[in-house]
Amino acid sequence: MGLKRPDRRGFLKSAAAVAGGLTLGSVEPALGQTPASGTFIKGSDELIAYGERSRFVTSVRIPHPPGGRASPDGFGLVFHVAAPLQDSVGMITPSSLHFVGTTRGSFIPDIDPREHRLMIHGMVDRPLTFTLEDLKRLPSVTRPHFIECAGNRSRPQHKTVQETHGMTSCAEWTGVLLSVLLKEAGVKGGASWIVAEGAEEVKGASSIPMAKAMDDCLVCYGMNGEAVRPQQGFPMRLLVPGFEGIFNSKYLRRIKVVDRYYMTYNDYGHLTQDPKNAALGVQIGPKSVITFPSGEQQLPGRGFYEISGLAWSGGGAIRRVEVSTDGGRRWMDAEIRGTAYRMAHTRFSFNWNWDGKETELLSRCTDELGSVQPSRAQVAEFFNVPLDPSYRVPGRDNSIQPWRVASDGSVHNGNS
Ligand SMILES: Nc1nc2c(c(=O)[nH]1)N[C@H]1C(S)=C(S)[C@@H](COP(=O)(O)O)O[C@H]1N2
Ligand SMILES: [Mo]
Repeated sequence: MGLKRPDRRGFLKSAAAVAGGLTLGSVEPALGQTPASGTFIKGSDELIAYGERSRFVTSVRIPHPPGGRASPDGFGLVFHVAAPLQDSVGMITPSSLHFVGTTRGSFIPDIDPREHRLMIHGMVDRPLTFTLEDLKRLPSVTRPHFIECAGNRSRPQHKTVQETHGMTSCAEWTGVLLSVLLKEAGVKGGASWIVAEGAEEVKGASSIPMAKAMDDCLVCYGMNGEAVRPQQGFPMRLLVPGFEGIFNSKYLRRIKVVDRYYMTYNDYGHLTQDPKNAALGVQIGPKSVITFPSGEQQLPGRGFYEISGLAWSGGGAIRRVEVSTDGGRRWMDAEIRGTAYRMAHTRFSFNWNWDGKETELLSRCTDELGSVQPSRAQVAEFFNVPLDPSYRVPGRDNSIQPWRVASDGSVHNGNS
């Protein structure tokens, strides 16, 4: 077992951990770790130029929904791609494993950054166009932010956390505040919305309120220390922190400043006539999920486990995460690991000593506004719909995710 952190020792020596069957004696001594000759990875120009992970690490993304589905307008391509949250550590998703949300299948424009322009026009004093080089000359900011697709929902047929929650990821984004660009262009009085548009023919366009545009939106060219990847919107994308994923226009080429909400392709399937649903707005969360132990994982036996998970909210920073290890009867504070950034995934953990009996693990979070993540029963009550296993949460699904641990250590979706 790889239990290396010294702060564990106290806990592992405690009576509870020993009673659970795990003692320090079961941890292998650090001998024989120098590889014998012939077991080194062969160097190559490619490996020197751009690194690769170990061949023993096999975690990958999957088409979403499970089994794959073409985009709704029949373009015939994989609709969305889900991130393997079950293997995640920390709060950053590596760019190669970041989920991909597409409004028209996984159709990725191959854009030459030298040809690409971002235009800001409409109700402005000075219409402007920016090249990538222009953007990079302006003052930049770097911030961790999550993106979550509005379609990220836990269904009874979903088995793993990748299937129930894999349509969210968190990256460190670098770019220019949209407010800097809008001020440069000079927003005219009466302008109350912007329409942001991507470069594909589907246009990936969304109407965004001016207050949000002037607050914390970013035009990003950097992601996790390198250029934004093509699947994430190379050469530049909009980041609208905390709003539904669809607002984060990739391949950003045009921002029109306007005085009303413009209907766009993105409104298809997203606008709702349910007043309660509409009143919830476009802000994500608060939401959390335990990533270990989670669906289809296997606990080798009773004893000590660090329960680990992610929490996030469109309402700001995560203030509190609670965990229940007995199906929701008692709730205990989890530890927040590292810094809880605004509109970013936040890693939490909870030390658990499993007694080997069947149980259910749950997590719920509270954000800086004081909003608390609801249970499925509470969501059902709010929307006045019956709570049954096939129940599909209306609107976005930020309900508490139960993981059922069977006495043989197998873990299953508690919503099934
Ligand atoms: N230009 C463009 N922007 C887009 C989309 C798109 O298809 N085209 N998909 C949207 C959707 S539905 C989501 S959930 C997010 C996903 O961002 P990601 O693919 O970087 O995870 O991008 C949004 N921005
Ligand atoms: Mo999405």
